[in-house]
Amino acid sequence: MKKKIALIYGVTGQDGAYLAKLLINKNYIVHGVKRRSSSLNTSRIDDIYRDPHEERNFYLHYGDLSDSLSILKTIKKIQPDEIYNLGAQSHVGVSFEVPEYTANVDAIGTLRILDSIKTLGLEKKTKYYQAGTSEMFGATKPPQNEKSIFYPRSPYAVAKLYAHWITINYREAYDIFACNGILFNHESPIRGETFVTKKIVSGLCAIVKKKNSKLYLGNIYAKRDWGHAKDYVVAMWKMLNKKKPKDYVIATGKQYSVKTFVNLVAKELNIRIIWKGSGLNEKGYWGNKSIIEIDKRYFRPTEVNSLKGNAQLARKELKWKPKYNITALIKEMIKADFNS
Ligand code: NAP
Ligand code: F7E
Repeated sequence: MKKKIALIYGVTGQDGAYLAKLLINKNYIVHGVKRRSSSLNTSRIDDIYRDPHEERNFYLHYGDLSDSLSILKTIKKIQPDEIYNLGAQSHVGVSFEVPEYTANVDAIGTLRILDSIKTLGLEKKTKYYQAGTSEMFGATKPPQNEKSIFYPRSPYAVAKLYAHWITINYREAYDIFACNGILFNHESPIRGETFVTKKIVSGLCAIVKKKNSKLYLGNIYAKRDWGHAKDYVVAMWKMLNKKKPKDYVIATGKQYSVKTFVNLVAKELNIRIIWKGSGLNEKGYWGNKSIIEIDKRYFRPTEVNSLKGNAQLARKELKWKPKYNITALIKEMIKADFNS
C-alpha cells in the first residue's frame, strides 16, 4: 500500500517532534519544515534524522511561515496527504513584546498554508490540522468546551483566534478537510525552557543539585489544565483520520495552580517548601533558605487566570483519552532533567 505523506510545520518544536515520531511509527513518510538558524535547532528530532544518502522516511526542508513563496513551493513539491500546522511564535508572554511578528506567523501563516492548498487545487487531497489553543478562551469561565465563548487575552491568543476562524472559513468555503484542535497546555521533558512547568522542574532540580540557588516566578496563582504532549499529538492524528472534519477540545479536565505545580515537583524531589508572605513578597523556603521568589517581570499585562477543559466530545467521537496524569508527567520531566 502507498505510504501516506505528512508535512509538519513546527517540526523542531515540542509537539512537532512527538508527532513526527508518531507518524513514522504509523508508516507515514514525514516531511518537516525548519527555519534557518545560526545555531542548531534540531535537537528534538536528531534521533529520527537520517543521512540523505540512506533510505529515509523523514525529510527536512527550509521554510518559514512568514514566507508565502516557500510555503507554496514546498506544498507543491511534496503533495502531502496531511498538513499539520504546529509552527508558531508560541510564547504568550513574548507575544506582548513582538505582537506584529506573532500575528504575521501565527495568524497569517495559517492563511498562507490554507490558501496554498486552494491555489494548488489540493482541496480534495490534502487534509489540514490547525494547532489551536485554550488561550483563545482567555477570560471565559471554566470548564471550557467547543461551545464556550472566546475571549483572548494576549496578542498570541488573538492571532490564534484568527487562525481558528480562517480554518473554519476555508473548510466551509472550499470544502477543505480542515480541523482545529483546541489544545489545553501540554508539557513534556522536551518542553521549551521558558514555559512555566519546564522552568519549575529545571529550576528546582538545579537547586537540589546545588547548581543554582533561586527560582524566580511570576503569577503563581494562575491555574492550568496540564497534560502530556505525547498524548496530545495522538488526538491531532485522530482528528485528520475521522470521516468528517470537526473542531475538538483536548484536555485532561483537571486543574492545578502554578503554586501547586511547584509543590508537586518539590514533593517528587523530596523537598518541603514552606510559603511565607504575600503578593510580590511571597517566598518559598527550603529550610531557612528562600529558594523561590516572585519577580514582576514575569507577570503579563493581561493574564489568563483559570483554564480547565472539557474534552467529552473527543472522548466520545475520537475515542481519545490521556494516558498520563500530572504525577506521571512530573516524574518523567524530573527524570529527564535530573539526568541531563
Ligand atoms: P514550540 O515548542 O514553541 O514549537 C513551535 C515550532 O514553531 C518550532 O518548531 C518553531 O521553530 C516553529 N516556528 C516558530 N516560528 C516559525 C516561523 N516563523 N516559521 C516556521 N516555523 C516557526 O511549540 P509547541 O509547544 O510544540 O506547540 C506546537 C503548536 O501548538 C504551536 O502552534 C502552539 O502555539 C500550539 N499550542 C501549544 C500548546 C502547548 O501547551 N504546548 C497548547 C495549545 C496550542 P524553532 O524551533 O526554529 O523555534
Ligand atoms: O504559563 C504563569 C503564567 O508560559 C502558564 C503555551 O504553550 O499554553 C502555553 O501558554 C502560567 C501563566 O504557558 C511564570 O503567567 C508564572 O499564567 O507555561 P506558560 P501559557 O501561557 O499557558 C497555551 C495553551 C499555549 O497555547 C501556548 O502556546 O504560568 N507563570 N510564573 C509563568 N509563566 C512563565 N512562562 N514563566 C514564569 O516564570
